[in-house]
Amino acid sequence: MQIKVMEGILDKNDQISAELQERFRQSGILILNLLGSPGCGKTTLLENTIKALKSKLSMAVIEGDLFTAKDAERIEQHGVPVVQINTGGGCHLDANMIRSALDCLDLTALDIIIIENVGNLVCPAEFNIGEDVKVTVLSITEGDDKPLKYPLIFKQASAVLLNKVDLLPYTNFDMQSAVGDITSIHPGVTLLQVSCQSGTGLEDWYNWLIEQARMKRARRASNV
Ligand SMILES: Nc1nc2c(ncn2[C@@H]2O[C@H](COP(=O)(O)OP(=O)(O)OP(=O)(O)O)[C@@H](O)[C@H]2O)c(=O)[nH]1
Ligand SMILES: [Mg+2]
Repeated sequence: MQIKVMEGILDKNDQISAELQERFRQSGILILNLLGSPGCGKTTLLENTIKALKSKLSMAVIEGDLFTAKDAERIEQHGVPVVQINTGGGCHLDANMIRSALDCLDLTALDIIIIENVGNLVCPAEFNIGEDVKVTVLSITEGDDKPLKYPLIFKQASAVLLNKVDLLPYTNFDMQSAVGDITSIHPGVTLLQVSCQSGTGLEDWYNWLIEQARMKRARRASNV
């Protein structure tokens, strides 16, 4: 019985997600769902990305958090439009929340909307929110065993960022083992080793993002 209820919720969510995808297919705006544990560095990555790319791409951010507007306040300081969604304790965003948040954004002339999901390696992976791509951030301080323990979020990601590599000398994180596990879960995934503190690897991330936005615009132009 419980399983049926869960299936019903996911079906309804997928319907709204597909509706959003159709809307964004027509607009050519790239929608990115940013996932990862609390503290893995999602907002820090966003701050770096905005600073590096806001002169090249027109960006907006939707911030998902349980209660506060702390992340939205950080993003606001960088001068891009941001909408905060508070889930009131809920552990993930859903498509209906995104549909409501869109009413607060001017969608004309945007290239990318980045949605920072609630910090969690489990539930956000199960709820599509109209995105083109999911990107998963794993901080190396979380441990190299996490990909095999939480495989869905790595399987669904178009790109995985292994963040905080500046801390590698101070941890026992086995990079070779983590990379092997992620690529076994998701062969061919884009895998980047980055530090949002030192800037290592971020140029590759920016180039990947620019290319995703270009491909989305191209798909709209060719109407596929
Ligand atoms: N050393 C180091 N610290 C980092 C790096 N990236 C982020 N941090 C720090 O990690 C902490 C958490 O970063 P956030 O960006 O707030 O993490 P988050 O994933 O947005 O966290 P939630 O929104 O709570 O899920 C902050 O103190 C950052 O300064 C990094 O590459 N290296
Ligand atoms: Mg954050």
